[in-house]
Amino acid sequence: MIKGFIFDLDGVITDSAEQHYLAWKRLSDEMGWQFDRKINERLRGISRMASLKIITDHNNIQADEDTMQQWATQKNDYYVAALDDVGPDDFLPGAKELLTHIKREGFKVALGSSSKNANKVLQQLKATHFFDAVADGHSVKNSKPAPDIFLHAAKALEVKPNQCLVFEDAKSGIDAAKAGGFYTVGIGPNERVGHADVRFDSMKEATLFEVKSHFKE
Ligand code: B16
Ligand code: MG
Repeated sequence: MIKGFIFDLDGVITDSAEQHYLAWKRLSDEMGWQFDRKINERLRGISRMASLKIITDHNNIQADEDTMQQWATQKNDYYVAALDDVGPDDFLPGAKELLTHIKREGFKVALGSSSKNANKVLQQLKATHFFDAVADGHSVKNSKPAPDIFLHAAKALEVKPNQCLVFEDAKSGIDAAKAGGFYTVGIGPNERVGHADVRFDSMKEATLFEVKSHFKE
């Protein structure tokens, strides 16, 4: 019986992937690194430091911990500044409707995001009231594909993983949810999230009616 819904943030509730991309691109351009949308696709759902490591490895760059930290902070400053332009109209189509319906039906709702800026994004969207619990990049040590973030969210909701649906747009996110024993809803193309229990092309198709038809209540 499904009692809880856990949502990834970037790529499910809102499309902050573009702001992440532009911030990494700006840092890369300043540093003279090669970075494009193809590499950016590999950063989906991946933590900030792990993302930076993918970019520096791609450019054959080795740096000490302090320098890596400095670059990550620089990228984050660009990203956070861009978040000021995010507002209540920036839900991905269908996301706000689904949140409204599940709240109305009494399901428990949590966020399960790798981002350390998740609360700021929720505030900008004016979406904090939808969530009974927020698990973000500050909540656990091991990020996706480790299941920790979703286990943390389920615990906060006081529901078992097999009573929860996890909505994710990233391969690493579906892997994480599966490793934790959750039911999974993939948002995006087959090659990315085809291994989820159920997949929708976008949040627009993921209505409560459709979702319910796939899982026993
Ligand atoms: P931050 P999600 C993830 O959010 C993004 O998809 C990923 O691109 C980003 O690197 C990560 O958050 C960390 O974000 O730098 O803000 O801590 O998809 O897990 O909601
Ligand atoms: Mg995501």
